[in-house]
Amino acid sequence: MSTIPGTAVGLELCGVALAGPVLNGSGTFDAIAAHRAFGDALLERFPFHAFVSKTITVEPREGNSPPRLWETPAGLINSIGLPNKGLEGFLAQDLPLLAELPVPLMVSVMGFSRDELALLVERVGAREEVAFLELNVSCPNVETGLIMGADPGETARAVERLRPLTEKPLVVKLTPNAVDPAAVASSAEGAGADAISLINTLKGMALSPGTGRPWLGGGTGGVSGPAVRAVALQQVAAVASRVDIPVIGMGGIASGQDALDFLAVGSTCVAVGTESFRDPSAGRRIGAELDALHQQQGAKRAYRRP
Ligand code: RRO
Repeated sequence: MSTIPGTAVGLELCGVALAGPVLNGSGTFDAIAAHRAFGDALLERFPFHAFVSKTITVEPREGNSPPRLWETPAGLINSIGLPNKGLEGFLAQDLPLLAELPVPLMVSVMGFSRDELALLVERVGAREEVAFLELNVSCPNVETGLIMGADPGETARAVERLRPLTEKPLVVKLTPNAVDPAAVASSAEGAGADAISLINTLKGMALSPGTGRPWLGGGTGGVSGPAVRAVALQQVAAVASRVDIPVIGMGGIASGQDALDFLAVGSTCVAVGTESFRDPSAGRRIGAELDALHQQQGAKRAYRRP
C-alpha cells in the first residue's frame, strides 16, 4: 500500500491504531461500488484512514421516494431514508467486501427501538471484521420523526442498554438538531460511550420552483456541505470541551485547513462527507493538505486532544 496522506503521525482511536485522522461520514462514500469501479487501485490509494459504513437497520429498507437530493448554495439536502439490505443482508453480502478494505471498519447502525439497536450491536459487534460500532441516533429522514439522540435521557438509556452487549468501541453519532448537543454527548459518555461523532445533517427543505411544493420525496431532508461548517465547528468545540472521550468532528470539511480547524477545537479525528460526492478522492487530498499544514507549522502533532 502506498503512503496515505495524513499519515505523517499515526494515532489511536478508542484503542484502535489508525494511520491518520481522516474518516468518511457514514453514507457518503460507497466503498463497495468504488472498488467495483476502480478495482484494486482503490485499495492502494484508499482515501480514508478508517471506513464508516452506510447505516444499517434490522429489516431491509427501500428508502424514501425520489427525488432524494437537492443542491443548495454551498450544500446539499438529502432525503435518502436509510435504504439498506437489513442486518442479515449486510452480514452476508456487504461485510465480507468491506473487510477487504485496507483500514479499520466502523459499522453504523440505527434501530427504531432499543431492542432493535441491541440486536444490531450484538450481531455486528460479534464479527471480528468490525473494529468500531457507530450508533446513529441522529438520522433526520425517518418517517417516525423520532430522533433518539435529540434527548440526553433517551440517549443515555440506549447506550446503557447497549454497553454490556459488546466489547467493541461504541461511537455515538449526534444530531445538530438537539437543543444542547453537548448535554447529549455528556449523557452518552456517562452511559459508557467510547467516542462521539458529530454533526449529522441539519433539518432543511426545498420547494420545487415549478409547483411550490416540497421538492424532496420525503418532504424534508438533511443539509450538509460547506453551508453547515460554521455550525458544526461550534457544536464540535462545545462537545469536545464537555467530554473526555474522543470526538470525531465533521460538517462541510472540504480542505486540509477545514480539517485542521476541527482538530484545533478538540477533535481527535475528522470525517469528510459531502465533498466526496464532488471528488471521490477528496479524503486523500484533504489528508495530504493536512500533512502539509502540519509540516509548515513544524508541528509533530499527535492528532490527540490536549
Ligand atoms: O439515509 C439518510 O437519509 C440519512 C441518514 Br441514515 C443520516 O444519518 N443522515 C442523513 O442526512 N441522511
